Amino acid sequence: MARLTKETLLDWYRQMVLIRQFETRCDELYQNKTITGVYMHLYSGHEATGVGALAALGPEDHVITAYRDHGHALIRGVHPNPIMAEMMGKKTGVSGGKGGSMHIASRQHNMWGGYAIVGGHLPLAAGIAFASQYNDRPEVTISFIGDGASNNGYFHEALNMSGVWKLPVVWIIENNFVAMGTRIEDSTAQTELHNRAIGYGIRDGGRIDGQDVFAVYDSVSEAVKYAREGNGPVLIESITYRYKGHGVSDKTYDKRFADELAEWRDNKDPIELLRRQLQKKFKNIDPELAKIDAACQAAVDEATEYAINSPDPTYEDLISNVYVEE
Ligand SMILES: Cc1ncc(C[n+]2csc(CCOP(=O)(O)OP(=O)(O)O)c2C)c(N)n1
Repeated sequence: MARLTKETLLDWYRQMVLIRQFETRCDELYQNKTITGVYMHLYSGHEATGVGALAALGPEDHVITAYRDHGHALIRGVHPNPIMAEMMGKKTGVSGGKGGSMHIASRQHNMWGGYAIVGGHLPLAAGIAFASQYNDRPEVTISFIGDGASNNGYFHEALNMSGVWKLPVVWIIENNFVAMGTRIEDSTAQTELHNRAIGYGIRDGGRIDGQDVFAVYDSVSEAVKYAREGNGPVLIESITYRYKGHGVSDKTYDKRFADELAEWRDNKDPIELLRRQLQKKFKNIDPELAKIDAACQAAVDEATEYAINSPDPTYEDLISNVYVEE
């Protein structure tokens, strides 16, 4: 914390608050049917892992993730307006309204999505990292992975090849202990997921406190440096917790996990932890934090208006980029 400027610290706070407020609004919009569809997976609770990890990258680096993707896109600097428009399936959305919540991508930000098939993006991450290596570009790819996804065959294939080819990729497992409704101990014999690095001959970046943005930043920065210097991949396990059910259709999560949820919310909330650290470090920081909170709320209001007032895709839009004519 001592090495970081006040400006950086406040920007990390802003990013975390923006994600929380954006997703709280998405949840409301889903409940009143402004956002539709069967799926929407919120990132709330994980903010420090995303913000700390992506602060270790530059704009030339690459990010890929699964369907809990709105937070990563916001951190990468994708504007909230086209993200919200995508949530509502509008023409102005990042994917022209054809992807929805699980497909938030932006080529301009090297934010490669947003994938619905569990683990399916891991070979893509290896491919992106391979392209950087093959073209002699000093870029690093961060791939976020769910704990459940680490039991999928794609995980094995991608981590193995990344080890064989010493690809510049940092694999970050966001371990929130649950895959849909299945607890990790019911699906996984080796519950210390970072230990799997040994099996692939890659660097074990350890298990980190994913609620502490500084711990995440330090570990991921070290891993990014190692990968960028051509030493190969690193596997990190970040311990975190999701505040909502697997997706919006999981209505009983709050009740099933009530005690554990309360414990994390009350004692380990990543935004509260950062707020307290900022209050300790800087005198009278509260008005500045309140200003940031209000600015994030205004950005979310603007994104909501923008998306609601955006047109739906036309029929021509919907059938474009589906088939390529020779
Ligand atoms: C190949 C495949 N199998 C099953 C599913 C259904 N499914 C969606 S999410 C999920 C659980 C994934 O959990 P985890 O990787 O821990 O990620 P989290 O949701 O906790 O972020 C499952 C089984 C799917 N989308 N793709």
